[in-house]
Amino acid sequence: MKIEKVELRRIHMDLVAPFETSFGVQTERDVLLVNVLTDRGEGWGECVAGEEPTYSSEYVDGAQHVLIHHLVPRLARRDLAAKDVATLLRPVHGHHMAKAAIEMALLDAELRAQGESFAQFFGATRTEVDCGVSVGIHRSIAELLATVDAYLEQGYRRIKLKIKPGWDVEPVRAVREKFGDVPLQVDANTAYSLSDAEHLAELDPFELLLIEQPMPEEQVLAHATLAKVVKTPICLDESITSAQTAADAIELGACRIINVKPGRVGGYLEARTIHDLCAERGVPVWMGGMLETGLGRAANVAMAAMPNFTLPGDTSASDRYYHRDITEPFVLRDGRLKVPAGPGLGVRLDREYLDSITSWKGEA
Ligand code: NPG
Repeated sequence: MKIEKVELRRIHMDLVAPFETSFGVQTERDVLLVNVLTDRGEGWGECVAGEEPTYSSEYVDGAQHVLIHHLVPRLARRDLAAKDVATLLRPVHGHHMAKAAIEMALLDAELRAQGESFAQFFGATRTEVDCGVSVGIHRSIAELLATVDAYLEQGYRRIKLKIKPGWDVEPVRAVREKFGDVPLQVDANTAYSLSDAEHLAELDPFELLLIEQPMPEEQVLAHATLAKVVKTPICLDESITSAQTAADAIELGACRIINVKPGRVGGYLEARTIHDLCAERGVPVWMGGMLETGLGRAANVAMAAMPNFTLPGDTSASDRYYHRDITEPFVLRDGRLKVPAGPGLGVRLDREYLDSITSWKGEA
């Protein structure tokens, strides 16, 4: 496959409701999309970098810059397959989200040309995936309970509460008291330190599925120490940046569960390797979310249908994020989303709508 042209595009999408995490409040998204034109047809990729480098060091302007100046030039005018992308881009350190976006676009082009879906390519074993929903930090417990109630009413199979110091045990207790034994987990996005171990252990009686990324990403060993104090399983997100870091974290006893985000680890192929190594070690994984549009969601849902994705993912329906998606919407039925079955991503882009929300377009 030869790349003939790479078009980048920035689109603006408002979130249906503000989303607050321990690192900030988000009300809209500025999404970078990658459209590759090859001699075998086109493909689309979505970059999950946010506007600010707060979740990780990556951010959307940086991703755009590195794609134009460092990544695409290393791929242009070569005969390549999607599986070659990571090797060709290895000389460029980091920038996983940008790398993942171009690899995703090439994988889409390749699979479309072969008439194969992402799900088939990944070896998916389900046609639908169980969905959870990530609930941001709220202004009051009463408002939080109303939000959780509405999501459970819609059928979500698992609730994830964002926590931070000052917003942890009480919201969890309130949700447990009101909604009984609903599958529940929490996500701290690195907001705690090892000195909070005893405090985090106060979450143990609530029988959570997991505590996600309590401490900063570099503190892998500290997570292993924390795991000796806290009984609730520790799950890592930000710390897991590659198959290597996943294998090491498991070996160290830093986590019993892993959140897979293809953008964070440099692409769907690396994410598949993480799935496989976790399966071999008896470590369950689940699909994370980065407020993706229908494009990224299509690929995430396909990957979440692999056998070791045994916990519900942050793969919520399109209407949890956006009033209108850029593809046909993903709709929740009985707490599940359907895995796209068509070639490549298997979703259709609404080009007219896409153009109407495009704020910038340029060639890489
Ligand atoms: O459903 O897509 C979703 C959001 C899930 O909570 C979610 N994502 O830390 O996992 C996270 C968090 C996040 C959102 C991180 C946006 C970075 C940006």
